[in-house]
Amino acid sequence: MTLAKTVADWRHVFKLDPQKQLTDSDLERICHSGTDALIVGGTDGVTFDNSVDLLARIRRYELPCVQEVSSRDAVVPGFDGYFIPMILNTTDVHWLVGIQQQAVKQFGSMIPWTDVLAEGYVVLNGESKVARMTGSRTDLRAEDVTAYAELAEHLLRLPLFYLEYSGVYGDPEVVRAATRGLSDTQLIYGGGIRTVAEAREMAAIADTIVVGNGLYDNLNEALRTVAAVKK
Ligand code: 1GP
Repeated sequence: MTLAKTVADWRHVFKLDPQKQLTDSDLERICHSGTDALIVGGTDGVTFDNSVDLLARIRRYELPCVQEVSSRDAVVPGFDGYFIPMILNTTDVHWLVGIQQQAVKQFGSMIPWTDVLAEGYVVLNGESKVARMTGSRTDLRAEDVTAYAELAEHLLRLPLFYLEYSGVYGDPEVVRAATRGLSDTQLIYGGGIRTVAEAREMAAIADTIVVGNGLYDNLNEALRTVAAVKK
């Protein structure tokens, strides 16, 4: 099965930040939670060492695990796949195709392209690290988001469209606006999901929801979000 087909079935994903601490028993609970997969990645402080350490610990479990690459120095062989963010609403081309071009130049023929999927990112929380770092224009209206989604699917033909509210719970109307631009491209929503009700609300709109920070702030509540999207 191709990576895209595997990912298409994911409804709920936890995103683990290699820079943050999790005990073995926390990790065990996360991996046995019933979530569909893990994404390993973060905005800053992600290194080869902390990523390889986390991957080794995750590999005790059977859960699929992809690396979301934010720094070419931190790419670790051995993940089930690699997600490559392309920030669509950045004001700096570096974050759209610049760092990616540098990575291709560095790794060239070693890149297992069949294990790589591009994510068209639209960053919407202007206060987030990712928005500041990438100079993203976050003052978008719903119709702007629809247009980015259409562009991702039809012009760039990206397999994944990621609405990133990182750190805050987003506006369901904006997430709905993204769905209006998409038919085949998979819509991933991430940002501020902490409760079952929030997970349920966003999962009713997006194809896939991602829970990140909540794991580190209130693990029990975060684990319950899995049940919100599973029958
Ligand atoms: C971050 O979209 C993910 O990249 C999840 O966001 O950390 O706010 O859950 P939170």
